[in-house]
Amino acid sequence: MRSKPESIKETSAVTENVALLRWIDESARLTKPDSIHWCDGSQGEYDSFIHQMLKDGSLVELNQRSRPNCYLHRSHPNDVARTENLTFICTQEKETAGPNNNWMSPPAAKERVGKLFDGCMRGRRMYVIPYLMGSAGSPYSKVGIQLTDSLYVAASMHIMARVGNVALAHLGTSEDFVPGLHSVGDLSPDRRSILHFPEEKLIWSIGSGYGGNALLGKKCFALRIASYLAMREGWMAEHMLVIGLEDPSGQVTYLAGAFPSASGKTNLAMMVSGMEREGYKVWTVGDDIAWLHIDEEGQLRAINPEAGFFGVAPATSDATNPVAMETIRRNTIYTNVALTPSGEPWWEGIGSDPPEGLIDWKGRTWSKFEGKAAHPNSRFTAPASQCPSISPHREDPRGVPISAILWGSRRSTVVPLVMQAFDWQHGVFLGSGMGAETTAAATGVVGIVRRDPMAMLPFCGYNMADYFAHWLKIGRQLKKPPLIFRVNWFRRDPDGHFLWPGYGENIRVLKWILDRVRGTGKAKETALGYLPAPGAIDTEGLALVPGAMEELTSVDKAGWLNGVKEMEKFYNQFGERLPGEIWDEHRKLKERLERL
Ligand code: OXD
Ligand code: MN
Repeated sequence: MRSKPESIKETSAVTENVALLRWIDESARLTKPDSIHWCDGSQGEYDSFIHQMLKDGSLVELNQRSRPNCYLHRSHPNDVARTENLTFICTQEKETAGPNNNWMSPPAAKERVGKLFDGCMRGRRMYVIPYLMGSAGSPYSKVGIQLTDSLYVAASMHIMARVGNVALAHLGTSEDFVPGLHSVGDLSPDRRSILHFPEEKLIWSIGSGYGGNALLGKKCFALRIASYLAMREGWMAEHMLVIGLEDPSGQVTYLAGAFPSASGKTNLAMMVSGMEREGYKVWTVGDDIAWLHIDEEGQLRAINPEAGFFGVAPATSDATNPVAMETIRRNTIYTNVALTPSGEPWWEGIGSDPPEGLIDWKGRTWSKFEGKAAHPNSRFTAPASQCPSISPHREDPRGVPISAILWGSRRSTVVPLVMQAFDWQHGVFLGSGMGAETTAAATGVVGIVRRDPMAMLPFCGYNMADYFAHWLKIGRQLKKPPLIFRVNWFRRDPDGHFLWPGYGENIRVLKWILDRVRGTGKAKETALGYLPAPGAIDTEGLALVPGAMEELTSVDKAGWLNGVKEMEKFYNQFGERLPGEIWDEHRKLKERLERL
């Protein structure tokens, strides 16, 4: 066996994995930290990180009586969301990354960004974070190693992934890990880059401490790198929640749902069912990412690779998501929320008026003339284990069997409350053409409609034409493919009021989906797919405006024909590479609409 590299010898390295030690050595030589700390993932270590951050001012202690172990972090004001324009897929061929990604060649990227990493950790400590995505002992779990100079990132990784020896034990002497080098650099967007090298399973991120840019296990590994690996290896890495829907007989049916960032995945994943008394209950498996595999029987199964929730705070309240409110009552790091004089976190839509003396997310006394007190993309980071609705099967090594897949996004017009695809191919087409209104989770204009296929536009680590082909191929391998549905809780009337109450009442839509899975739900066949037959969704007790259900379950011919044009523009970017099946479905939809 070869010996450990020189610079690692003085650190308390806890592994003999030579490939890992070499890479850390190389990274340390490049970034030149003053010292190296190996994370063991223990509670004592987490507590010491918190203690250090309280001392250096990067955390503020919240009211420890009402919020034990809860802290507030205020980020640099220009580092508050994912920066898609600074995110790159670096593959040998530009075509492998596709028109859906920013691209740099690996040598050019390393040359350009290597200069930024050179010496960037001088005067700082490097934290080595071995982490496991997925539960210990699952054949689907994968190991990442993140190097970072940010304590906030190291502490957040403790919550979001399984950190320390559990990951090193899973890895053993294997070279099968995803290395991720991260530095906050000088936090300037001019020197910020989030680079992915899927062909060598490598991540480089510099210049941001923000979750999606800096907690490398999440978007960088579990979606961008993993989606590429999944395409090569025959599985799927998706931007999906996973829930178990329990019926009155106690049987649980699992659904996976892809919704763009900040479009209600956490609320749906933790939904307190409006039909709980009738025996319908939602169990949370995951709220953001699913890794899906085909088992020996040809059944699609999902694991949640994450260990925590990195949720959007604004609009989370006892009315919209009481389970999240309970989950974030302890052991939670809040980022960029406002602070009340009694040391409580506060945000717009929390369900109480802003108190006198509120401090805004930048740390200044807030006045109502100065805009929002909490940043619209302010977040909470909390362990999944303390979520009251957490599924007892969340850590099952084989994952849970998926019976239905949902596509959902914010669309104030055009898209019905729910519709079912005719079959897998049609469902893949509906996902591939999904339009979504943009949100504050990424920098840029909020509320414009863009194509966000399968909610993966910012996260697909390769050419989306190949990604659609991969989805089609997976369908052909499944014995009984999950049914696919498009849902939209966000339809509004011309005055801007929501037509559907949403939140816990979405259970009524999920119940129709469950009925369809079981072959009992009533539907009408339309140009778009199967829409609920009149009365098939129970609306008793809801204060809907007259005509709302008709509006929510009808086909907007002009709106969809416009959508068809938008899809065509989007698909054209992929040229010959776009699978013929997608064009076939596109043509068939257009013809069905024109016949109306
Ligand atoms: C997230 C996102 O943070 O999608 O989950 O941006
Ligand atoms: Mn997300």
